[in-house]
Amino acid sequence: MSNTNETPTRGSSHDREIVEAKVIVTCPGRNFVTLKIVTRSGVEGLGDATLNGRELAVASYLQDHVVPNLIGRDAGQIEDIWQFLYRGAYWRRGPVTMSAIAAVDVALWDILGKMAGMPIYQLLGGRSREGALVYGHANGRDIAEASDAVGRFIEQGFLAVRAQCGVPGIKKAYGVSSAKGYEPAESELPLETTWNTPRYLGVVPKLFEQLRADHGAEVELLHDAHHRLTPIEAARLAKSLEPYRLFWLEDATPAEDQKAFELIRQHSVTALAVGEVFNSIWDCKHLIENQLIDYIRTTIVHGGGITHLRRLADFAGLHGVRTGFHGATDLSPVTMGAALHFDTWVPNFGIQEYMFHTDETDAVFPHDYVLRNGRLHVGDTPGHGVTIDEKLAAKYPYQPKQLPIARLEDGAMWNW
Ligand code: CS2
Ligand code: MG
Repeated sequence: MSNTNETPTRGSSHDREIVEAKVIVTCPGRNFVTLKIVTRSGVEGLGDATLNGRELAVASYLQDHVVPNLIGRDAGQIEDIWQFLYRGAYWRRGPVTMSAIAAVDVALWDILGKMAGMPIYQLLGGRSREGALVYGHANGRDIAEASDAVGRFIEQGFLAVRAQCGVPGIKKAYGVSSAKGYEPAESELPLETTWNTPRYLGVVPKLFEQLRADHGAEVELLHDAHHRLTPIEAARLAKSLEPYRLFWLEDATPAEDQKAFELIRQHSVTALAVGEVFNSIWDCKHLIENQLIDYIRTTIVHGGGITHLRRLADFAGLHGVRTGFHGATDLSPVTMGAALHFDTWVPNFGIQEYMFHTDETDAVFPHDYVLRNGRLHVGDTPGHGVTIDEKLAAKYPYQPKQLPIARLEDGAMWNW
């Protein structure tokens, strides 16, 4: 194909040839893994490859098994590279593989946007909304403290707030911040926490009864059970929360067993969200096609990138399921930027999780998205609008950290 009539910005396949792919591991307050891909014409794209507590596994997968396969390829062949990395791995799926594929995919979409001179939401099909509704994380050691925290988010203009509170007798209940904010991977080896479901099931309905009494019926309230319940316990909690109209109850029960959600659905109309630990459409196919959930949380960094999430979101849309991307601090601003472009386009958008990154993290990853009136707005910078200050990133060496574990009070391993 003659490339004389191609516009200079798109370049020729020669210009689009991948000449460098660099894995950057940095720890500005917490660990992040970033992939930078560079074309012959000098266009750079960034992808996030952060998998909390397993960062180096993905860094090695990229460095040792993916990067050698990228050099010399055409950065414009996003789909073919995705198919090569997925089918060509033989050992398909899994969080490490799909996070590595996601990093390549997002970096290539970033490059495509820069070559086309367009923000990624425009490449996907343009704006479906002005801004992405977000929810913040409020928590407290007890119900009163949690309600005060919800009030502070409402004062900041949040229209939706996730609420978690302490459980009587449990030292480190899930989702309750320490003084320096919520960062679960806080120790080199897993911190051991204890869990007690009956006491948890006793306090959560009281929390939301108080929140509705304190803050009214309008604010959207969410809660994360974080995989702790058996299916019938999840059904009981969902039913007990119906009077308080939650926007969603998240990870009510471990979702390897997708059929377990049929039992929850039999007992309650509380909306259900699941999927932050999923990494492909196959993890949620039964849940979506049987409408066992209302929101799918699988996000771009752990779900194979924009290319795969586009398929997943379209499949979910066929069955009335909306997106609710995971957006915790252990997903880098690169993922937040890419996710917001996706959120701005996707017709069946639900909500976007938004936990504030630290100032150190924001300094390493300058970005153009802004929070306004409870919604995050992407900019019109070509690509996803997030860059990396590599010199600054180099000042924050990797720190070995792992996520906590949970045991029941009799010592048996449980789900954290
Ligand atoms: C949580 C996450 O944000 C959420 O919904 O489930 O914070 C989760 O605990 C972390 O991402 C684990 O790294
Ligand atoms: Mg969660």
